[in-house]
Amino acid sequence: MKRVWGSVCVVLCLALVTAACGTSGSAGEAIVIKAGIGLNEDHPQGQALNRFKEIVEEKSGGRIQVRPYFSAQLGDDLKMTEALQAGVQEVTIPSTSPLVGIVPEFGIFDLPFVFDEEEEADAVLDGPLGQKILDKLPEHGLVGLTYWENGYRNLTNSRRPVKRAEDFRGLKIRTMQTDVHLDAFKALGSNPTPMPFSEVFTALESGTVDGQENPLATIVSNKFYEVQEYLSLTEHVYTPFVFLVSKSFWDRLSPEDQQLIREAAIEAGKYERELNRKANAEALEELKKQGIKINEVSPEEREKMKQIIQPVIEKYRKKLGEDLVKELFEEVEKARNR
Ligand code: KDG
Repeated sequence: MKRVWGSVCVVLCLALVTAACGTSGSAGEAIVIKAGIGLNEDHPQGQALNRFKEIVEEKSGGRIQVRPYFSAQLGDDLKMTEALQAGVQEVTIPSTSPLVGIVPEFGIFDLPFVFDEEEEADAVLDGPLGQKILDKLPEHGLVGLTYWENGYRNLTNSRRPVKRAEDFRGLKIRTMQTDVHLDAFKALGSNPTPMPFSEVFTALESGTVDGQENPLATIVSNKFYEVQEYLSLTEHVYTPFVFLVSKSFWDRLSPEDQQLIREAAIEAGKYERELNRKANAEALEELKKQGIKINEVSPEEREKMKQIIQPVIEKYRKKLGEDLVKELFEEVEKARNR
């Protein structure tokens, strides 16, 4: 019996020491944040992660250190998200799309043609609806601090120019791992293949898939133009990033350190949105220089795509929740009429 009480005391003392010193486990030792992303360091997201590091280390006087890892060095989005849930990594910033297996409601941001302007997306994501969905993360061992910007997605492929809705037919297109995109591209007559972002370049290079869709800054940063012949300016969906923190790490932080990290994520996120919009605006010039053939999509053809995809929107209105999808479109309307 004595031995049992002895080990209980040891555990209790350890818990008290950890609680007193925060997550480091011993007084004064630095708190280390391992932060992994799938995109490259030169991508706006990579530059903003470095900005997050600067802010946190400056504001904490070096007591909290951020170790950034780029280009999926720590694994793809889902592997890094699982690492946060297991408490072996502290931060990752994936697109919301691959998270639908954890929080299905993120799927509302996969619905095509929802946001006409980035500013509408900012208002909805930073408003009550965006927060309502972040609030569903803690029960899964994750804390969502804020949204960053991945941006409007455009199609690239190696087979043919895509200018009209019917041009999608028969194309093997890699999509993110979200059923909304699978159903949308099937409705357009293509053959979608979901896969992690870290596998896309090789799949394009080997011809496993004909094409993929991503914002222009990503197409440049990951040099997809080296293995793709055509770019179509479809801007068919706006994808957010979500700044995720491991809940087991977060809960061990003092309220002051939680506030410091939250404010740094929000400040770096504002910087990331600015950089991303600038990078997307400049990307077209770079892509022209790299020789990819660029196809505009007329408003009439975009309208045709919207009509073809409408049954998918209806299907997910039911699947994701009528009230949630109604709230999304109400929030968009509000932002549009500001
Ligand atoms: O880590 C990069 C991913 O977040 C990724 O989502 C980028 O848009 C992307 C994609 O196509 O997977």
